[in-house]
Amino acid sequence: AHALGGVYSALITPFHADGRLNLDQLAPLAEFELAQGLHGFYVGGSTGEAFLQTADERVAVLKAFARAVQGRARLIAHVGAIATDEAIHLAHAAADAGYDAISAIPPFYYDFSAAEVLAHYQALADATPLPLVVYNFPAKSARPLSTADLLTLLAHPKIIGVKHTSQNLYQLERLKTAAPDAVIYNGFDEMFAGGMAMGADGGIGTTFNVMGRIFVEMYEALRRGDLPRAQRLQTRANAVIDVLIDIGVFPGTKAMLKLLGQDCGPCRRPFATLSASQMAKVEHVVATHLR
Ligand code: NAY
Repeated sequence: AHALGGVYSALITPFHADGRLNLDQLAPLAEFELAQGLHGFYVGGSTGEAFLQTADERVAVLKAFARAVQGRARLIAHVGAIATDEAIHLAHAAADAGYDAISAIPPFYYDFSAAEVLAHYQALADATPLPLVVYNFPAKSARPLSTADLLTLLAHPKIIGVKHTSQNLYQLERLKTAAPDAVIYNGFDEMFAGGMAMGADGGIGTTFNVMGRIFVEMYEALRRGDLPRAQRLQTRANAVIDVLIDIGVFPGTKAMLKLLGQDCGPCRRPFATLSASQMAKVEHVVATHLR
């Protein structure tokens, strides 16, 4: 197994009810998630509502969370931004805060050329001593990275892996086979067992904030070759994920955390707060599947 493999929670960011960062909630949240046996955390990603925060806020979250974890799990900082210089600024902060690696979405919104996207990653990889995990998320990228682009990036000595948030597990297998030393993370929790079967070294997921134990068990079952057990655990997890996808994965995950004793506030606007009927669905699935 790859040294950076395993099950990583894509950490949510706690806010106060009025939308201010709630840095004090990061320490209890770290304890709650570490107790589930997670191997690491992916801090400040999509799930962390990075694109709804200022750069200063993102740095504050990276620092406070590393302080709370104190070396007890591996830490990947998501530093992605459209502007290369902003991503580099965040990468320096991650290195100073003691992170094990950085990761970044491809620059989005504008139609950057493939050469521009590759140059962005190369500049980021060269900027700090930390290794870089490319965030492959074709559904949200102006220009999806091809398998050839990803392999070009993986040839850079500091670019060590890919977070594969794609249902294309054929591409996942091709990447792992062509770059066996790379660390490949499955990115869609609802198909974690499938991604692992096609060669992933682990996964990074939103729903691991509330289902860390289930996914760590699934990971261990797959490592021992116990596919029937992994399938049962995936089916159990997917009953919860169905509800999250229906009501909104991030607001739904925060609502579940609150019911599990971790009040991390709402998502930032324009995410909406849950309606009474959505809350009832959350309460039901938490009571039947997560307690
Ligand atoms: C991130 O940066 O936080 C992630 O991408 C984590 C992976 C999640 N993908 C997205 C797009 O948020 O966990 C998944 C996803 O929420 C889950 O599979 C439900 O679809």
